[in-house]
Amino acid sequence: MPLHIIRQDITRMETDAIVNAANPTLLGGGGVDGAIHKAAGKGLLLECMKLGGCKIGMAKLTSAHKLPCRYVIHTVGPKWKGGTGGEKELLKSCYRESLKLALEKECKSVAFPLISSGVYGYPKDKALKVAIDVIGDFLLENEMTVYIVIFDKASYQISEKLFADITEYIDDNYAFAHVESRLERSCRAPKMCSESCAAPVFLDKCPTFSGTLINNLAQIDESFSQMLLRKIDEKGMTDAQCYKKANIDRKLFSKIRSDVNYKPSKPTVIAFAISLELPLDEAEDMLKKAGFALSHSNKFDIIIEYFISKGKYDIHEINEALFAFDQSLLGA
Ligand code: AR6
Repeated sequence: MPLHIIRQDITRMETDAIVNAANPTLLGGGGVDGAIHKAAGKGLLLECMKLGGCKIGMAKLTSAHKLPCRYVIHTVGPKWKGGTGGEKELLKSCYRESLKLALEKECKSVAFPLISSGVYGYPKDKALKVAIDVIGDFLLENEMTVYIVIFDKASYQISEKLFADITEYIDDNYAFAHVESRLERSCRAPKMCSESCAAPVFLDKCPTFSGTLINNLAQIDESFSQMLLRKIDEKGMTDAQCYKKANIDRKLFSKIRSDVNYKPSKPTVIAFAISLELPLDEAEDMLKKAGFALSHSNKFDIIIEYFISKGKYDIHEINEALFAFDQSLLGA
């Protein structure tokens, strides 16, 4: 999956590069900066001393010394001053400049801490949003695996309103006895043509219905892979637009495309349904194709249902929420 949010100590990341939330001297400090210098050893400080510092919003690169990655990208985040001092633009610039350096060094993977969200006081939910927005945009144009590394759960927050909304939705829906399925609903529906015919007619005499029936029968035999490719065409998307928006790796998409009987995981199917912005009933159809369903006895499913039913199709926002509720993330 191109963008991962994980809980980890960044000094243990074996990515091509890790990013350090440094200060303008680049000579070490507390927080993640202190941890990186400690794990990298004296050699890092000696190399940093030759860099001549770094401006806020900019980034510089060193080797990794004793760290398990290849490079350390040092960036200097803004101090939070209430949001009126251009902090957001500067923080965005930290991510952009760091990613630019990673590209120049042909890094395939990079790990970021939540820059500015510690000693520099940037509110964590806002800092996370900036990180996800900039990295998400970058990944639409570039192939790279990017990790946002959250050190401890306490330092991870989504907006209070979203958290409260989802909690309420879970409370309202969680494992409530019997949820009527679409199949049950449709069984009770009057047996009339549901297409454009205005008046009730015998279904077998209705030309619109017959056409629909032939289409429907053709789709019964359709595999998940075929259904996905058809939906991409129907939405007028390119393959790349679809898999990138789904936070799905290009290689995995190629596998699905070339194997008509590919069996995807449930999060992968949901990621595509989100990318295609399918309404709930169509998302359920796509899941069914792959042998899955959304259930109300499962928090993950209810959170997915919450976002789809509200028409919110930003995969990264959904992943933020899933992470906050300790659920596995979407994409592959
Ligand atoms: N791995 C991943 N994340 C970490 C780690 C770790 N080992 N340690 C802390 N964090 P901060 P800033 C998280 O304060 O706000 C330094 O003194 C932490 O929970 O390290 O940009 C510099 O020299 C927080 O969410 O960086 C500067 O003077 C995030 O990393 C100043 O702090 C960033 O917190 C920079 O402040």
